[in-house]
Amino acid sequence: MQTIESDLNIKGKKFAIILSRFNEFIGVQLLKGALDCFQKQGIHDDDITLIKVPGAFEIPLAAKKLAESGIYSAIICLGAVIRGGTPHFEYVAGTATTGIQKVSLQYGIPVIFGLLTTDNIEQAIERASTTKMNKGWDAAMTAIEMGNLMDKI
Ligand code: INI
Repeated sequence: MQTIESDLNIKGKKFAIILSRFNEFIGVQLLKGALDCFQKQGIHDDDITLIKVPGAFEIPLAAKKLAESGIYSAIICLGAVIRGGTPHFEYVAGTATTGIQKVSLQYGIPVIFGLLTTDNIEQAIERASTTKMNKGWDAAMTAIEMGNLMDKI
């Protein structure tokens, strides 16, 4: 049996981060987590491109353009979709999720789902902590691992 596993080698790798400005107070915390992870793993600032979009709905299109460029080993999508009193949440969260996955499969590169989809602000805050759980940090780690794994398979 042959087992293929990723390691955390980041040599020659470039990463893009797409950040939704909607619910920005959460988004910036996720971004902090992602950048903190990248820094700890030795990724240089010059190898990171940050793209800001108005909302989660716009993330897949930005991801598509970035994927087309062929520059990046992985693309990280960050933002927060928080449930309100209308069905709007389902459309934005559902469309963004499907779009992100589509880009990943279409271009064969990891497009990492670092989008919070929560019932309320409290749940979002809990998942974007700079001291405890931070889904931006998790997304950055997944980007490194998957970027690496794609070279090995
Ligand atoms: N965008 C988000 O990123 N999060 C949300 O919670 C959200 N809500 O709830 O409306 C949201 N809406 C904006 C949407 O992503 C688009 O930017 C907008 O519809 C313009 O296309």
